[in-house]
Amino acid sequence: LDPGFADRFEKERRPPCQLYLISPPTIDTGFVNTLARALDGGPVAAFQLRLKGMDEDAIAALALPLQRLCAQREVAFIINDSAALAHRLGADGVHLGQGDGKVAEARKLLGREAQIGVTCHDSRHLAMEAGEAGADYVAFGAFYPTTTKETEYRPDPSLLSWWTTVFGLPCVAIGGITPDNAQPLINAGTDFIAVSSAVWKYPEGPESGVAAFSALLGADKRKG
Ligand code: TZP
Ligand code: MG
Repeated sequence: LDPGFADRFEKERRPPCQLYLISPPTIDTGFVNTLARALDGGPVAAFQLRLKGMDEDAIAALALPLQRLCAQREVAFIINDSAALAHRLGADGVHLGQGDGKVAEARKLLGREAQIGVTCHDSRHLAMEAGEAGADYVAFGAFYPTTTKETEYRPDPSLLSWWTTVFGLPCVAIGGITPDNAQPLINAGTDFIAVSSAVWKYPEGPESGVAAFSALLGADKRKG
């Protein structure tokens, strides 16, 4: 047996699951302080600005201080829905729903370094298609009931174990995730858990919310 094998195998294992924060559906200019508190709670890999039904100029105005904060804290700043807005802001990436345009178009606009994610609901087919098209991650959900988004899709956590066994492309689990119900998704091997309401509505505040998730993720020894 090649003596380097165990080492390489170790390196090829996926890193532990990380937290991907999603903004509340509506925010005001004071939200930058709330985000700062949340980021004080523990490591956050990415923050997605997801503001539905607002025009792009209004989103851009709210985005700038949040983007600056994310840059300071080394948190990837991702814009939801619009590759054009992500480009205009110089965001780190864009998250595309199935109706938000093609990955290839977003890639052309944003370049090689941009993080492009795609909503794939409960579908292996959509995820493989997104992977083929050059997405940087695929998102599955909603794993649990949520009031943040109207969705009829309810994948089983086994979708995450299948995906992570078969593909190296990172996956994100989303939908109604709380510190109390995240463990089966982490056990199934998800690379990220994406969370909105559980952090912003955490009774002791967003800092404690992020800390509660961090405690779970810190215990994730990942995949022997
Ligand atoms: N996509 C599927 S469920 C969902 C999105 C954007 C909402 C996630 O928010 P929450 O509050 O963590 O359920
Ligand atoms: Mg969308």
